[in-house]
Amino acid sequence: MNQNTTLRVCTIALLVGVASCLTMVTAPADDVIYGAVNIVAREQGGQVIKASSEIRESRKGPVSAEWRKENLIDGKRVEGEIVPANSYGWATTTAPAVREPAWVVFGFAGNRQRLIGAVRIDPRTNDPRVIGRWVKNFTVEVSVIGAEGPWQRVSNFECINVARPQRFVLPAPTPAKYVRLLINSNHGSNARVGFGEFEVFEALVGDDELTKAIEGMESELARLRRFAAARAGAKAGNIGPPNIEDSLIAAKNGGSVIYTSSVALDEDDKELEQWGSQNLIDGLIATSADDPDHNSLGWSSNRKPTEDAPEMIAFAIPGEYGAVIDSAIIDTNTRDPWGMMRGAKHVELEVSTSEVDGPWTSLGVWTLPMEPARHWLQFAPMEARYVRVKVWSNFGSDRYVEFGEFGVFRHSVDVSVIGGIADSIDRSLVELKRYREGVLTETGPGE
Ligand SMILES: [Ca+2]
Ligand SMILES: [Ca+2]
Repeated sequence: MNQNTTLRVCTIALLVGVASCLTMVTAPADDVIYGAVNIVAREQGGQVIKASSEIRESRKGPVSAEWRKENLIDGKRVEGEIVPANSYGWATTTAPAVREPAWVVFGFAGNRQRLIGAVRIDPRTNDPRVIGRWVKNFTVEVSVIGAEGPWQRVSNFECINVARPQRFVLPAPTPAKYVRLLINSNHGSNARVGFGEFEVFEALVGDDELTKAIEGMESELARLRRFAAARAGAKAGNIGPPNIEDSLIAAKNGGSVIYTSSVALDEDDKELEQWGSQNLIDGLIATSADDPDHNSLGWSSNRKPTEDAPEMIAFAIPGEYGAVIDSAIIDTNTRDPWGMMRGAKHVELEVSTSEVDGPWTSLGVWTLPMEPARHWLQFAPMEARYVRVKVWSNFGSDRYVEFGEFGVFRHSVDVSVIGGIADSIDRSLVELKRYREGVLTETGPGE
């Protein structure tokens, strides 16, 4: 395979993965909750768009009000002796046959698309049950295009000849703008077919399903990003480390420190401000103590980090949804005259996409050399709102751990087609999360 073919095959494989996650939104019926509201009801804005036939007052006369198709969604029912005036149900002029089924087309308020999960038929009309005119076998079809179709068959059902509403669950939540019922048979009459009321209920896929779908998409997206990054890296050759001024959490870029486990204390047990963690994002690199122009000192803990109690500093990336990051810089230069025993040795980076206090996802653990230097840490692109540095150990001091500057970056720009696709999936993911959090609602502006 040449490189292009390889790329195409990989792209298809990855997109199939993403697509399979997207279809997870269509959950198995067990995980679906059905809406309580009949969304095709006239009082909900539902419509009966057309029907194969309706009984007329005379052969060429007007449609009989008692049997018009609109009666199917008027909420009126024949119940025993109670027969609503002018609303007996809907009935056709001939008996249905498989080759020539009777049919009715329904639409929702504003001709909007809905995700439907179940329908209910009340067979009762002013015709008595025993004469066999009530609906028996029928097919549910949907169209997401128009009231003329094209129609997609959903399932066949059978309505039994008893005087009560009967519910039919669709095999899977189904998007529909229009619903067509094809009625293939009644219970024996050769005169007509009819029924009293038709209802449609939304499929409300549980939040858990949405969360599962989002998580699935996130892991597929991470795969896609790694692939894109590898490609971009191969293309650009060895690209150098980012500039500390471009750090997304630099104070001058809107970043901030939100948590620090400890700061070195003076004799009066007061925190030494000059060793505070804000020094980690001030853009200044510490120089040695005897440098007359020395500036920012760096951060120093007040404890030796241990495996049971690592030292930690957490940072916030500006913006409501954070950013995608793929590398970090940790500069271990500080202005500590006591030397390198206090330097950070094992550091772990973590990100949180949701809250200030996690949950945290680890990006990896790095072992830094003793000699103070700038270190470029690279990892697979990750979405992050908060970044946490955990320092697990130093080089021997039993009092402090220190480093001087920290930054995170989106460094490898995805110029490839695949990178662009990943970005658009990323945007969709953000929309999905906003939907889950209730920021996006079903009704758009102006409706
Ligand atoms: Ca009715
Ligand atoms: Ca600094």
